[in-house]
Amino acid sequence: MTHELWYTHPADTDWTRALPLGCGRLGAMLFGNVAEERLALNEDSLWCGGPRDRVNPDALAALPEIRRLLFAGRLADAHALTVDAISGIPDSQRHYEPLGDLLVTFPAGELEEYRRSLDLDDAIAHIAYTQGGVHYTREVLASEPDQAIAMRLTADQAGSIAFRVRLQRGPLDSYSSRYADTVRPEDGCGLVMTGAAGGEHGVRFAACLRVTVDGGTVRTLGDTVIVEGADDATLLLTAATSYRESDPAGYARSRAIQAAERGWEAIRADHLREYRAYFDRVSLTLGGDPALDALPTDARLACVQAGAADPGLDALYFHYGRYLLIASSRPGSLPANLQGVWNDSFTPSWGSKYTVNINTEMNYWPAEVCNLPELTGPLFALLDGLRVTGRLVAREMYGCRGFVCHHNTDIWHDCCPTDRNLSASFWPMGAAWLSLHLWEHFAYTGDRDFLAQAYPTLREAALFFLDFLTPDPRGRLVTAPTCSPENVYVLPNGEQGTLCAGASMDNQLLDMLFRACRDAATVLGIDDPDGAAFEAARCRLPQPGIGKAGQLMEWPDDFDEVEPGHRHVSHLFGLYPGDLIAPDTTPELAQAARVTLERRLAHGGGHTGWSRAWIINFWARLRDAGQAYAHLQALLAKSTLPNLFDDHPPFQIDGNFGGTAGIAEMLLQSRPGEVRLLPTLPAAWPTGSVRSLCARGGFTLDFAWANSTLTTVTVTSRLGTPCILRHADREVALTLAPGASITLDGTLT
Ligand code: FUC
Repeated sequence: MTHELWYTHPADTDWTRALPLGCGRLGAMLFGNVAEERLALNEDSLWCGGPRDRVNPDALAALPEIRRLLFAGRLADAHALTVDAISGIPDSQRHYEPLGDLLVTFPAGELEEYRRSLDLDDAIAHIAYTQGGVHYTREVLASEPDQAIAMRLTADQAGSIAFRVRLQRGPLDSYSSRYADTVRPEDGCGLVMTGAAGGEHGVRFAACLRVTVDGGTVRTLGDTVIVEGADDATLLLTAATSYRESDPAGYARSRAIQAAERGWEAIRADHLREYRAYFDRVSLTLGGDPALDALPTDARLACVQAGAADPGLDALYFHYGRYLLIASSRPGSLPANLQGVWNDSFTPSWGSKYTVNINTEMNYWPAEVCNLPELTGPLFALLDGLRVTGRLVAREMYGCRGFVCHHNTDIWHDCCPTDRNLSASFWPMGAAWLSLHLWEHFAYTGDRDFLAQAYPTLREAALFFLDFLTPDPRGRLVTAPTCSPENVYVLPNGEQGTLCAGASMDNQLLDMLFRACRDAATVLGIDDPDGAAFEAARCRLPQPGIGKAGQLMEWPDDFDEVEPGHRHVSHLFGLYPGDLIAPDTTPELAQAARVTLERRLAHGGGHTGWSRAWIINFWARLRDAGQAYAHLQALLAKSTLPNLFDDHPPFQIDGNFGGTAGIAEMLLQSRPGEVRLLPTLPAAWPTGSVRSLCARGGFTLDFAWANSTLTTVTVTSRLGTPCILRHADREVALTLAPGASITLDGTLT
């Protein structure tokens, strides 16, 4: 079965209809326009401005006073002092920018038929149309092996290909080379565009285009490449910045020359081999309606918006999430940012940065379960960088050992508070949450060498809190100042607060982080000198509390929220992705989590794409299939753009990844020593099959179901660790040799 997004019309000027291609470092949005084709280009390290030291020198001295004010309930004073004394200087981080546009102009003419598609199995976009009796095709791909974006143009009649190409950078509706320093012709068949983004130590960049043809001619005229009378043509686009290369133009030029010498067929073949090695690992079918399967993607999305259930679209959305992760996060690239690697704005929302109070973490939720563990590499490289800069921030701003990162970072690993935003900026838990992904990676892969390398980061993230935690008036150890991202509470006297001491989410994160350190040290046989202190601190953390409405408390006291339907549901971290709350191990907390969700939703919660995606995962863990499916439907109906990108609004990629993880979580859940099949199977998916999803403990699972009942499962163990396999009310204890598999029927026998 092929997996594709397809359309009967070009995207025209609508970026939310264009189709994304990417190889981690390079990204492109293909519009598929017949006369004025546009490839909107990105390079992952083209950010505005260089590294900065934004440490606020007054933070350390102000910290005791901020804490005193918070514990005395003098919120306004604590807020005022924090904003001035703890904000980074200057107050914002660097942001991501587009590389530019490749604009290809074709002769105008009457169209007879048109089709545009993105084939997820091959990571190739196709445009096909007939004009003046000639059938034309365009194939476009982003090649990791060649580090190039390649477009192949063919026609069924010799000599029919003619076009003009330019490279531009800037808004297309005005004089648009203004953000490039130079655009120069090269060798009669290409262009080089260079420039710099953002001030004195800004990022220098270069994009290089080369055009090759069979038959016909190619020449440059000014900054335009002109092709006439060709049988076929190949456009190759390469790029680099000074973030990685001292000579970006030299690098881009040599990659383009190399790619041109190798030619389209070799580029395409190597691309398929490299890409399919990731994408082919997993398969999923969820049944479906052939009538819906036959519709163009935007039309079937419209059916879901009108209330239809479309299991085929659910499965496509899952595969698209895997595709997008492979396309935006490859070994050696930067991690997927708020827009993956696809941004068309010079002032993108939230800078298209790394927001680490939910968004960046959500981007990587599908990686392990979807059998793409290597794609976490860019995230872990980011963490390595945060460890270096975050150490300085920990020491100079808070007088603490270890490293700290607040709610946001950029490619320079900026760990200081950013944006002077009381409800978000002063949350010191970013490094803690990201570090837990190291432990998750080990939980899935059992890779001890990885854990040995990761352990120093894990413990250093925890070490910060040994020094930062402070006793509250009840003797508990709490984070302060902090917030519960990005919510606001009301005191009984009506005063509103954002900063607090010991937000529920922080306590849950720290409980997991200290346990991860303890368990990692045990696995590695390390007697950590701080191990006892980690455990002692963990025991003094506030425990989850249940409030007057039966909800899980978000703050240390049972405050009301200003916005009860707030998009963040941070205090359910322990339910998902954390492991503190589950219906079978902590039924009372699970019930409180349910009440929390119901309250949020009763007040309009889930209104952003990523919030809705998180809610799917919460319901999946609570094993409420009806709710999980209703919110998957809502994610598609209310927060998905015609190109199936997640809509915050605007486009933000986290919801795609959270939604993909949510679908996996409905089908398979695991914790060390336990794998649960079909825990949250919705009625809309009575029949289906899965190949090679992963579970904690080093298992891969192939399984199928019919009439909403498991029919067969094959468990493969990479590590030989024991596990209990559960389905419905049945369970079986398995101990397989490393590399061994067992196939069971639907009764687990
Ligand atoms: C957090 C969220 C916003 C948005 C931004 C990038 O601040 O609260 O909704 O996703 O990150």
